Amino acid sequence: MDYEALKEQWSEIEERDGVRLSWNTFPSSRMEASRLVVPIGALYTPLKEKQDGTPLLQYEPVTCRAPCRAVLNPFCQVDMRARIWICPFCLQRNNLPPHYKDISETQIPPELHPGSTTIEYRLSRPAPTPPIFVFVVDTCQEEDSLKALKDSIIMSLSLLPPHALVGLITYGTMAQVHELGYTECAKSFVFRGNKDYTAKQVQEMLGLAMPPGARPGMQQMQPQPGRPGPPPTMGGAQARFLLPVQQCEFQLTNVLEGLQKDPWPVANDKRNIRCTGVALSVATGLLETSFQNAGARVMLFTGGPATEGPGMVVSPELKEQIRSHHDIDRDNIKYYKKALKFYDALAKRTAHNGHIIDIFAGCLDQVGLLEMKGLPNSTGGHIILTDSFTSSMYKQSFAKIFDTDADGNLAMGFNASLEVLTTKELKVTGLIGHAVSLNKKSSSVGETECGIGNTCSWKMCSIDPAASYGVYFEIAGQGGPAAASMQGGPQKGLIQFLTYYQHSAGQYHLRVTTVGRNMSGPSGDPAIAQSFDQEAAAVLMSRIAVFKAEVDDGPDVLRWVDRMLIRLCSRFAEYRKDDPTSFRLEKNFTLYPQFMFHLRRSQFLQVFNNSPDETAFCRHVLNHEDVGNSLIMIQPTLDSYTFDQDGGMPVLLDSTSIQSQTILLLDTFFHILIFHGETMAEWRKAGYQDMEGYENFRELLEAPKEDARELIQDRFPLPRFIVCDAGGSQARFLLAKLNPSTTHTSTAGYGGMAQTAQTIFTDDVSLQTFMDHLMKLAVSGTG
Ligand SMILES: *C1O[C@H](CO)[C@@H](O)[C@H](O)[C@H]1NC(C)=O
Ligand SMILES: *[C@@H]1O[C@H](CO)[C@@H](O)[C@H](O)[C@H]1NC(C)=O
Ligand SMILES: *[C@@H]1O[C@H](CO)[C@@H](O)[C@H](O)[C@H]1NC(C)=O
Ligand SMILES: *[C@@H]1O[C@H](CO)[C@@H](O)[C@H](O)[C@H]1NC(C)=O
Ligand SMILES: [Zn+2]
Repeated sequence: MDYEALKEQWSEIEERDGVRLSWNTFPSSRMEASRLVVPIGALYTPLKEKQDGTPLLQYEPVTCRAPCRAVLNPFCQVDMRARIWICPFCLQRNNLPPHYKDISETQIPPELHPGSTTIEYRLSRPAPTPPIFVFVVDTCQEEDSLKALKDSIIMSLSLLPPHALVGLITYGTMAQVHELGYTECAKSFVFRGNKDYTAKQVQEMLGLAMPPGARPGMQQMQPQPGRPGPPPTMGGAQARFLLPVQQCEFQLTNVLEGLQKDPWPVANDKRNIRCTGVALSVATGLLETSFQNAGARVMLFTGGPATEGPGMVVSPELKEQIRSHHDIDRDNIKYYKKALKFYDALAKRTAHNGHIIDIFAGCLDQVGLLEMKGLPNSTGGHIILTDSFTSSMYKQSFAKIFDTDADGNLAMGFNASLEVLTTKELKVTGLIGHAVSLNKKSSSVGETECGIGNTCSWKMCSIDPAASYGVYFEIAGQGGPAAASMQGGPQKGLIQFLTYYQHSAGQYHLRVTTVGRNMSGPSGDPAIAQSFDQEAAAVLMSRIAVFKAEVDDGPDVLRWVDRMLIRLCSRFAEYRKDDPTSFRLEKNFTLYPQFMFHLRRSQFLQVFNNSPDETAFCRHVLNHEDVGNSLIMIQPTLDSYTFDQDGGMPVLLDSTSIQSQTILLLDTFFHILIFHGETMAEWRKAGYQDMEGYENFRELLEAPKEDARELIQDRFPLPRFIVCDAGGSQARFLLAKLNPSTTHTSTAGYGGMAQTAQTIFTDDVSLQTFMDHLMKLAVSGTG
């Protein structure tokens, strides 16, 4: 099969199973696997929405005996007559359950159908509570921003299912929990902004401490003198602070509308006193006792950095600036480590409780996302980073969170877990994505670790149809020929992904994806190289690089990227030793070096042109997206529009693509930019588009705008939209992404460098220079 046909096949598999693999034939020995350089990995989107829908079965799955628990799937061998199935993962024989008695060659249950490599079960287990939404609102904001924010929250109430529970915490100098169940007048509990409250203190202050022997969620409320107790069927937090939206919408809307800017005076040389840390720890405490592992989202809306109490990231003195990447590099960071420790501990607690923390920032400056990023990272929360809550980018992105599926249910799942099973020749080494380890050991767990490892199971407090996870594998140490093949033909390596989650309609679901791929033949089997999916591989390697960048020095990560690329090329290119001119890559590898070239120049690894908050944001988004979206982030797309062609044409991401008589449309995922070449800009400024006889120019100006609208449609968060002209200051966003082929014509600067992977690429070389050097190193075998 040729490469184009293979790509087609992989894209069909992705559409059906939500899976892309770096290698689609698995090496059969550990040695062979290590020579592949790029690890065996899968980018998996468990809840991917399919055009024709995923079959939804209304019964419990048939599973293998404990501890295996694999789910019956099309790769199982079934003996129809004896009503027995053999589990391909552990090779145990299992009886089919009695209600499968009518099974025959012509009548098989849907989960055994060859096309059912992905299938979903609606389990009988109900969710313990409806979804919970706690809004945590920063009131230290300008009136217009606060107003826009309040409006967006009020709007969101109409998007929630009526039985969803909602609560409100506001903060500024102090944090307040609003007692929405108390309808006589607005009532709230106040927490000091400078105090580090323990979980127990929060619960005691809110009257939520559990008396001994009480069952979670059902504790008794002590009726206070002078006011009636809660309705008898509801306990504690639920009745007072978290109420069904249909019951408290009026009260909550009133409280929100009445919210004032934080009343404490702020001197000219000071920042607002803002206790974001206390507000978040109160939110965590509020949900902790009564709603362990119930689906709950804490939505933080912050208008600036925390300046007080635990989690403060900058002092209230304006003359002290918030930390930059350079400060971090020089270890000149006063509050950083303490704040990081505070938020990371809170993240761990929240993830353990099964709750989600989203962060929405509306601020021109940084808000401390760098310190707080562990919260959404560990809980699967969203991040939206905008200049102001008045921006349409915020409003539209926020509304998108409440998108619904075809049945009108919120397209979000809660308290999910992903378990990975493998046949014995494969082992799972880890996961990179928004999850935490469930520390589950099994025979599928590998010896090495890549990402969050040493487990076969991970927890995702939040999961949505776009959420994608990088899962990495190794070949088992004591390989040898695996168990005899079931259907004859080559041995298949199997992976089963089991995703349990609380569906927003109120029941648990289980999504099962079973992936089977040929194991390679004897050493040197060309089938492995042929099965290389360079796009999936680039994305899986990018996730590893970004994961490393969180702990290692920037230059070390770049060297790692270079070393891996050189080794891959040494292994798979055709060349005569020490003759760079003979270097040739097959079609299925040619794009990969370019992806790596753009990755090393990207904001993911070159952080100094961005703020630490922006870096945290971009990396967070990369860890959530599928192969297609991630590739746009790594290597943006560029289209050119001219008179002599109909619509946009893809052009090289190269400075030579800038022409005076063209319009360019750049998509970096985070930015969508329209750039008018010099002449185009002049004509537009002269107003030709409005003159008779120049309709073609008007259409040409419109075409990229229309395509941009299309791109923005399904994107989350919404990209920043920029329209600029040649020579304008905004054009820098375009120039930063282009291969500098016309600006760096000489190769001066590294001619005398030793040819080792450690020193190869200076920071901003052109793609040509990069490739020349790569070829030299690859053919000399110095990688
Ligand atoms: C992919 O690359 C490998 C190694 O260069 C080569 O053997 C194989 O034929 C290529 N396959 C396709 C489909 O291009
Ligand atoms: C939530 O997830 C945890 C861990 O995956 C699981 O043990 C628990 O049963 C789930 N909660 C509910 C209410 O099902
Ligand atoms: C996300 O969490 C994982 C596991 O706790 C951690 O290893 C990783 O560095 C975190 N990533 C970020 C960007 O904080
Ligand atoms: C797997 O092996 C079988 C039998 O040799 C072959 O027919 C099939 O094309 C292989 N599949 C892939 C994707 O290479
Ligand atoms: Zn089994």
